[in-house]
Amino acid sequence: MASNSRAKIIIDTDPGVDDVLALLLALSAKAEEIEVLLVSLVYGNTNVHGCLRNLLSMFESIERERNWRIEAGLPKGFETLERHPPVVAIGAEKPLEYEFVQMDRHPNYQRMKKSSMFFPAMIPDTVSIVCLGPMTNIALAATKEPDVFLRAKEIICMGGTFGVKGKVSPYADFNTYMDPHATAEVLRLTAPSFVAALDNSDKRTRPLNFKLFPLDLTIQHKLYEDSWLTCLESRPDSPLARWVNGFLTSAFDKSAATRQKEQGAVVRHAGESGGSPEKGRSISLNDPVCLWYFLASSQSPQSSSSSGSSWTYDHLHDVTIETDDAETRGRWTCTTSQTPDPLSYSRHDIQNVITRMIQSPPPGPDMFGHALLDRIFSCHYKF
Ligand SMILES: [Ca+2]
Repeated sequence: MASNSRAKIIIDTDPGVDDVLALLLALSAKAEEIEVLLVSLVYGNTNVHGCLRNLLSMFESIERERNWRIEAGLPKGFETLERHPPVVAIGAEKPLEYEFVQMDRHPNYQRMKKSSMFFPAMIPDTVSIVCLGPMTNIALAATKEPDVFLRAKEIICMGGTFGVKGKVSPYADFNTYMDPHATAEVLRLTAPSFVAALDNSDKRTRPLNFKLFPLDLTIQHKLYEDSWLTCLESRPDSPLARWVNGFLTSAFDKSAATRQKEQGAVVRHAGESGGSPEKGRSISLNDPVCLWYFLASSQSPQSSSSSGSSWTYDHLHDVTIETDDAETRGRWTCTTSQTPDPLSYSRHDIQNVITRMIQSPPPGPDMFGHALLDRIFSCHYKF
């Protein structure tokens, strides 16, 4: 890929464990592959200030890692971070329903200005926005200037669940549950009738290209503890590996405890395995899957198809988000699901259309953890 055509991305995130792994996956790319324009923070896994602490800690660890690699005679890695350091923006602290109340009381609330961070001279169809947390920041930007926001090439969203129970609700994934109003706002921009009614002079404006990576898909992509320990043992002096180990150890413990609880078992012994008996303890790589898609599609634009050895997907029509009912808050429903229909974006008899990713290509869910570690820690792996 030529340097002037590197893929550009905005990452909206609430850095907890798999957000950090997703960020490391993106920032370890070659300088000519991608450019991370902006990392915007949103409450979610923790409050937004905790998210900032985690992000700064990650940047410090990468810096120590690069110095260590230089001394060890290894490739420095993280080229895109060095060549194109991203802007970091602190975003929403609360869900949209509360944000709107605050803005009504304080018309000059700073948060609105910060939403303009999403429009850095956005040339149409050149910037992808990856959303790895509650969609509050995205909704604020999308509702402020929808015609400008629609210049985004695509939204890549980690959210939704259709057949898998979420962490905080049987009906919804964590991100949507936290701010269903925000997700509903963004989905309005996928409606042909809404976009057609926008008062703007750009007649080429088309509905938002919304790609959903639901829990059903992402939860299958695992990082096994054995894989991690092998990686760690191969580079015991790596500052980044030590830092990652600090939070991965507790993540494996927590994931195992959750599985034990789900299975109705009592954890009687410290260290008792909570993963699949054959494969050991693991965590799901929900957020990194979205970055993997972005990296793969930026290198091979034709990597999506409805079948074959690439990403598989279908289209959902008339998608709505439950915002009112307390029990089913954040549930995604759709009246139609079908295989890809190239004409669906121009049909006016449907409310909206999104793309739902169903299956990832090789190396596949079981090997994705290996591929992720290889890319972050040795920089030799090619998707
Ligand atoms: Ca996240």
